[in-house]
Amino acid sequence: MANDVQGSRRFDLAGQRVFVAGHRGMVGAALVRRLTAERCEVVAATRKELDLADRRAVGQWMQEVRPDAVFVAAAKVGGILANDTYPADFLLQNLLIEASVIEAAYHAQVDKLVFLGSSCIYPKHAPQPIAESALLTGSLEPTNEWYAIAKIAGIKLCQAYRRQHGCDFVSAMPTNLYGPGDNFDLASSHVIPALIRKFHEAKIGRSPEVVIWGSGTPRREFLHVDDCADALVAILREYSDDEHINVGSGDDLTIQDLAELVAKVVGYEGRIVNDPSKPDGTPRKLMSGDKLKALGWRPRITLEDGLASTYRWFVEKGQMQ
Ligand code: GFB
Repeated sequence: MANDVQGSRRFDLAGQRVFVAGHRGMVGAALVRRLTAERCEVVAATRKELDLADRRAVGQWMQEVRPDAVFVAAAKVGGILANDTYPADFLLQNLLIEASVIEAAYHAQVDKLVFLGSSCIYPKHAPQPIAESALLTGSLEPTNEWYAIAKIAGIKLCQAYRRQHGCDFVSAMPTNLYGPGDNFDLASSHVIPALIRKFHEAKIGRSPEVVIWGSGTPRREFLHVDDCADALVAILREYSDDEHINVGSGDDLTIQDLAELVAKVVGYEGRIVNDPSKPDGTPRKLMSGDKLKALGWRPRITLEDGLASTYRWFVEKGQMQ
């Protein structure tokens, strides 16, 4: 494969060996599901087989397996409280994982790598919708600056390998994701799985109220993880540029409106009460989807449909977590 990294180089997936780092996570699992529709071979390693934070082990594994393409979907992730409570873990684990995988991909001459970050890389008060060019133009949101700094370092590492070594390594920044395989633990989860669990348990226990964190006024953009995986495959194929690319749905809503929608989907009719002792985080983070749209990609799953299917998944499989 030619090594023309700038501009519109296409990566043909047919017959390629694709390594999904983090295949047991929500995004990695969605990528594996999505890639079954392609004529490619998917390779993965469990945590027991390979510690992705171990630079030497990852280097050795990559030399043996020799993938043609890599998705870096492995990360230590969590909701607002987990990020705020474990800053050292979020910074160090993410730095180690991304550095190990990206460096190993370079040494194993991987043709294409897609590194995944998050919309929290942008300044807390970035103009909305947030264009990719807003990166590093202002201060970060303090509850997740540790995770954000690690993800910004990953973007820079991909850019550095492009510049110094001509590698076709790109970065994709998904908005807040949800879907099957999410973490439903109330202390460490993101808002959607937390609300699904809270409203479901309140419905079953006939509780008169459900408490949601913060003021309810922050706005968030959500994307179903299957839409995200579809966009990431489009990016693997079509996108080859220094600058990272946003992956969002294009719509946002307040946490209060989200809570009312989840209550409706779950069938809970009690009161919703706010807990102002918990952090709100960034006031708004709606990303511009112009670059992704230019690739011809559009989301397919509406928030209400996505919440309904995720709730079904939770009732059938997720409650045991
Ligand atoms: O999803 P979430 O934890 O992450 O919270 P962030 C989003 C909003 O929902 C915040 C509110 O304003 C929360 O206060 N919220 C209301 C709740 N009730 C709850 C609840 O029961 N649980 C949770 N978790 N939130 C994360 C970052 O920020 O987003 C990460 O910390 C990452 O680094 C991720 O970028 C995508 O959107 O605030």
